[in-house]
Amino acid sequence: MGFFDKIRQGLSKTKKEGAAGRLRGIFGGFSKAGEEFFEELEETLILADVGASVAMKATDELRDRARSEKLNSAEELQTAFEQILIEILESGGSEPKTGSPLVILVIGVNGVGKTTTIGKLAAQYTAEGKNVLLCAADTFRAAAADQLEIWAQRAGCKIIRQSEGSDPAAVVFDACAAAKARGVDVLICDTAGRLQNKANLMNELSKISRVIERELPGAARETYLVIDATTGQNGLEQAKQFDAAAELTGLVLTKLDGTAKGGIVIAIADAMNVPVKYVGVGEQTDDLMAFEPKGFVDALFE
Ligand SMILES: Nc1nc2c(ncn2[C@@H]2O[C@H](COP(=O)(O)OP(=O)(O)OP(=O)(O)O)[C@@H](O)[C@H]2O)c(=O)[nH]1
Ligand SMILES: [Mg+2]
Repeated sequence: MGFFDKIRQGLSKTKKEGAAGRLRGIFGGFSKAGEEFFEELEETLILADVGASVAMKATDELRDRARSEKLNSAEELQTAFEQILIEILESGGSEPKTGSPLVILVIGVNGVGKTTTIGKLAAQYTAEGKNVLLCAADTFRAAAADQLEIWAQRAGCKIIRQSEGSDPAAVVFDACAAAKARGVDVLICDTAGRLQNKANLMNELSKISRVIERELPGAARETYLVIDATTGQNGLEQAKQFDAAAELTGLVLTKLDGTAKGGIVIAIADAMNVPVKYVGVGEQTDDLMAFEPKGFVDALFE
């Protein structure tokens, strides 16, 4: 199955309700670039989880371009509109981090797919020939480290873990020491799921982040927030709170295979100024894809 086929499948799950179907419907049934058309477009974007403010911004932009560039046909308008969405998705930028090792801290609320994403990433990096180390800083349940260990075995990499209930920052400290000693290329830290409004748990993330900064000062740092694409607009609130606790450098949108909406990707990219790095499209090892704005927008319209 091709690159964005799985997303396309999800987005067009139900012909009438899916974001893709609705968008296609609007441009397909186009008669003229009047107020009715723009209103319908804005409404469709909101239903697709894009959020009211981005929906309005994107529609206003299309209205402006239609006027100034004299766009009249459905085709011209659709091309311009796709371009507008791509620009929003690219607004987070994506500069590659320099330094060594690469340290990826993975955070997010409960059950969004953090551990699974780490397993998939570990497999990708080991396949590239990188020396990967996983850190089980979710010490909340013993099963969490066991789950990560299974992914480590699958990927063929090592894992650092401690007993259940250990201080997560202490496990990260150990992992940083091991990374230094073993010349690791990529260290990926799993963390326990937490609600963004629990201050003590959010402080714990800040502490973990400081440990990495102190122990591996030359590292290329990435902090990925994992968001379940099926949660809709609450994802935006999560992004804001987690960013305050541990400066985000990237987003991973999981379960895009299970949503007929997917517009939350656009809402978060617009609001957060943080790039979407990966999308999860299933539970298997190879169900993680580097995010491509153009591919995503194509999937919305195809
Ligand atoms: N369909 C689908 N399922 C996914 C995806 N990513 C993760 N899952 C599933 O979501 C469930 C939770 O995944 P985990 O990786 O355990 O999530 P987590 O964020 O580590 O959970 P906690 O550690 O409990 O906070 C599992 O059943 C995964 O198989 C995805 O992209 N698509
Ligand atoms: Mg987990």
